[in-house]
Amino acid sequence: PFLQNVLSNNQFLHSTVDTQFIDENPELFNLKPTQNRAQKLLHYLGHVMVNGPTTPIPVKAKPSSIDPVVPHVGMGDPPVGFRDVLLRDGPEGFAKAVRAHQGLLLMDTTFRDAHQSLLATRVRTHDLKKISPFVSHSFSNLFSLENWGGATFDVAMRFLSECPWKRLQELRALIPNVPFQMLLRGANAVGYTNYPDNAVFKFCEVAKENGMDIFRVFDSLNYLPNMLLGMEAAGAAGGVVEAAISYTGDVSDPMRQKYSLDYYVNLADELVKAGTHILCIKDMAGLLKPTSSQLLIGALRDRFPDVPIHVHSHDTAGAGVAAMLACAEAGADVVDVAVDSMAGMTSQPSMGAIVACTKGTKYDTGIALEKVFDYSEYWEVTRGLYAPFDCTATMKSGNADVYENEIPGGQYTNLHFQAHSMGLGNKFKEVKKAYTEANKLLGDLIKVTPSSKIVGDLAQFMVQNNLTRQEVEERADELSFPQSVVEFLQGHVGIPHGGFPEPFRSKVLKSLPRIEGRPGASLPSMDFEALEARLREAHVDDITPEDVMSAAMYPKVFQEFKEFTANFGPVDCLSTRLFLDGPKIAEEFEVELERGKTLHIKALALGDLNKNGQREVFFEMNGQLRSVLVKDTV
Ligand code: 3PY
Ligand code: ZN
Repeated sequence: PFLQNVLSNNQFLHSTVDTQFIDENPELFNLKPTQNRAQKLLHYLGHVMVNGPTTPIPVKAKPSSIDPVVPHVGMGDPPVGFRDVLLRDGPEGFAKAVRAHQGLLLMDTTFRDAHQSLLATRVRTHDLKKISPFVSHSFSNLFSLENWGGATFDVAMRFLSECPWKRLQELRALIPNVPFQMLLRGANAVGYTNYPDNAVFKFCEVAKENGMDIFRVFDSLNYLPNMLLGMEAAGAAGGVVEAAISYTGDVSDPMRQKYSLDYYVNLADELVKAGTHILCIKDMAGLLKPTSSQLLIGALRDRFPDVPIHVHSHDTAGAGVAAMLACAEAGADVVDVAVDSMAGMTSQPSMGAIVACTKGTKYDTGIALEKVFDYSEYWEVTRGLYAPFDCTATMKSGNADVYENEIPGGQYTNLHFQAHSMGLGNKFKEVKKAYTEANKLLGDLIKVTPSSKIVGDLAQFMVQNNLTRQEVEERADELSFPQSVVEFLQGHVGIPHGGFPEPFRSKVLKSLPRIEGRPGASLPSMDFEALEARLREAHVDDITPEDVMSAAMYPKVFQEFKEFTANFGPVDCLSTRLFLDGPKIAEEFEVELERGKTLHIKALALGDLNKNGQREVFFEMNGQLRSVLVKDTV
């Protein structure tokens, strides 16, 4: 019967049959299961053609059908960049060179925070790789390229079915001259809760080995013991340590004293004392106004004349460019930008605007505007591929109300989107108001992952249960609060500046246990050897040290990712439109599995539903007819 299948049946191959012939000759589909990557990818494509994308699609929009064009890249090796300085002189020498540099330096966030803020972190390695040689050749004078960490680690595996480590390795190979920067959530590494100390250390070690250079370390409560742990881990790995103070409130407002200028300067003192190579102000919500920038950066500049200062912000209110220019004037060495077409709103301020506004001044970035235009065009078209995730489907502008609600960029987008998808688009103002109230209930926190999620969970709880702040306070001992809120009050995240809110905390916790001090200090170490042994047993593929770290951070997500690729192969090789939408019938395309190994595929036909609820999907692959049988679940 094998000789009679669709690959060999002459009548079928010569197209002299109709679909009834297919129905009447089930042996046509007695295909020997093949385990190779190509067949698995056909299985994936067939699956998408029959059932739609495997990843959840929040917005109805389809990926654009326009293919991005990569701008011209010069021949030969890319110019020397700051990474060459880092490799030659080490982290201290690198920091000195940054401080001595004339002009304003930029970190490009396009590969990480920009798409985390605008496109739900969905940008795939495929599209990052395509533009990487251009970045390496055109922007060799960047301070760094932020391309890893934050939410990208989780999302790569969970929603894109690709390995975050492979992304790092591939980008490193393509961009040897620009330092790579990642966002490390201190003791939470790239997760949402505290990990055992040895997991954070090991994570940094493996990241450094895979090509990471600069570790921006923050803690969501600015809790010093957590920050120090992350800094030690990054430093021990040989990385550049960039300790980041998360910024909230308004240092220029005398009425807001909880997070005063003194608070920030004192914290900076501790971080500099602890040996940070670079000091960062991380304005995750975009609250720095030009006046507060002058005050804060000016004070830090005076106090630490030799320490490079790096400023991160978001453009939610629309004042990002003005604020970053003020930071430069006040003595910042580096500011964060995203390329124009991926900038603005809840993302970073625009690269092109900052490059243009500083041109010819003492803050000149040395970056060619024409290159920024080319880069922006690539991203404008590429962004169209991610239309199913683009916040602009519902969000039309930023909003200066962020100065009141202090919602971080990425979360602002998420909350806006959630409100709209629940049919509460006209209630977003209420959600933001509840967020402000929830923050006050919790004692006015620094709000950034994961403390921002805790405030968001409490806000959602208040909206759902129609509770005011006063009602929550009064009924705190009888309400059943979200788990994240209870755990925060127990001390699982760390200790907030000014302590926990009382009597609220005691009313909620009653006799529940409380963690004293740094949460990670009381967690047992992770046994990596045992974990590796378990993974080897569970998966047929070889298990790398990188896999062990993925499983250490996200055990369930990693397992599902491995199961997915065992079934569907290396889907990261597919273009983004194919990955999200599958091919059209008669479409011909190429898939590069690895260098020199390219599949030429044509989607031929979608069969009728058979009695088992399956459909046959037919392809031509490298000139041969192939088919896959897919369960129709729609
Ligand atoms: C993250 O933790 O992912 C952030 O971007 C925080 O600002
Ligand atoms: Zn950010």
